[in-house]
Amino acid sequence: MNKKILFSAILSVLLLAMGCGENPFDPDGWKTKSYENFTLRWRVQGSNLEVELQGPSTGWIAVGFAGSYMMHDSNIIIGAVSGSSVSIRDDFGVDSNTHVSDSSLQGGQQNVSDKAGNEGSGSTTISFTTPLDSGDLYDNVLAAGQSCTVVLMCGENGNDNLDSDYRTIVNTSITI
Ligand SMILES: [Ca+2]
Ligand SMILES: [Ca+2]
Repeated sequence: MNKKILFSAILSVLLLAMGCGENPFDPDGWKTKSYENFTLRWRVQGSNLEVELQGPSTGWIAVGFAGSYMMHDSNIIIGAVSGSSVSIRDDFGVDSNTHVSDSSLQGGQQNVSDKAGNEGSGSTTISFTTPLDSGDLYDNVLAAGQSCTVVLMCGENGNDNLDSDYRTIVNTSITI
């Protein structure tokens, strides 16, 4: 392979990666996906997944991993910030439009730690850590390098009720 072809090949890979909205070049292992005014960052640390989500609402925001359509069968982590108070809950998408706390499902439990968040003008950011394999039926098993669907959602501005209807819901995919 001559240098010109090699350069083209590298450039193509870079453009492909950028085109997907994922940035694979963070030295600390963070990956980023920006999609429809949401920005999702994640990295694998040992047996855990560290996540930071920014969404376009001062109400609740949520990310769900490895579901099928919309919320269905997705391991959803939902959070809201009000002043210094941050509430983040480990949920599951029981159908395409409905998510409930894992704690309300038989055998389900909360598997989110390192909860933090803040609210800016028109947006909310939450961060948390969750096991790649919690053993909970309502948290889908993930692995580094795995391609996985994500659902991104938010509620109306100012609505921090985690059980209220979404204003926006989008599906995309990432590589863990
Ligand atoms: Ca759980
Ligand atoms: Ca869950």
